[in-house]
Amino acid sequence: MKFSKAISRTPGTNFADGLTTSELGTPDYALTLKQHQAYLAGLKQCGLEVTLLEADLNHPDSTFVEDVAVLTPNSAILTNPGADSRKGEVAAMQPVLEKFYSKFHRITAPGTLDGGDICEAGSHFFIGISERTNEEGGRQLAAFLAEEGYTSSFVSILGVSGILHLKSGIAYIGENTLVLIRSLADRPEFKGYKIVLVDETEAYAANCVRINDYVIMPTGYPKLQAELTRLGFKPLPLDMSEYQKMDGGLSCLSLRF
Ligand code: CIR
Repeated sequence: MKFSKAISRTPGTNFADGLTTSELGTPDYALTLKQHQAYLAGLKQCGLEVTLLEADLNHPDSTFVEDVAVLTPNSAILTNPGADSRKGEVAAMQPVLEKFYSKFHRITAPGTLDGGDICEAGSHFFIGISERTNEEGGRQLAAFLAEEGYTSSFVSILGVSGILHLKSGIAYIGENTLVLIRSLADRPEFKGYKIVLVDETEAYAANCVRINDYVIMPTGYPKLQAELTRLGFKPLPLDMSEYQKMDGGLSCLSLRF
């Protein structure tokens, strides 16, 4: 939960050509950019030094940088994204990560894995098995994490409606606390954690991120914001409306390390 740096990528003018299942309409590019700038300001407020990458017009979803790597303090694990249109995003991220990491692992076919499916909870990682991350990809990641001294377990979200990735429905915010949507709340995997249950009307807000003293979360979810405050966390709301239209959450707009 202690981070000093982040990597983010400016959304391209063809952002609206990316993958989406949501029926919230087409994102407005000017507003998308404005929200991205506010997001970067939020990361800086949390104390992060941000490396901002140029838009990559070959990959309309490439602003969702979280999906192409899983980072631990000692190593960077490059993923093999589950969507064909996103596989090329990894090569563009590798040289950026080489400035910060010397040890690399790589998820390879037939394994697929999106960073959005990976939830770090202290020394344990939950690995979501989804339409994007398959068991082979999960097993490869689990082996790399074990080498780095971390435990991990699988959480299947196949058949859970309304979430693209595991982290669309769960966040670990420190203090042994998980933020969870209702449909994941009863899973035995999460026994032993303190649970902050997200109201069904606020499910999108489950994708929040603890960064140093703050929990960044999307704007417009007053119940979760009030509950986090009541529990002693410091929520920092950021407007994500245009990213939500492309199935994106706030965690996916950066890699933090
Ligand atoms: C996609 O479908 O891949 C993008 N439109 C959204 C990815 C969101 N990433 C994330 O939640 N980690």
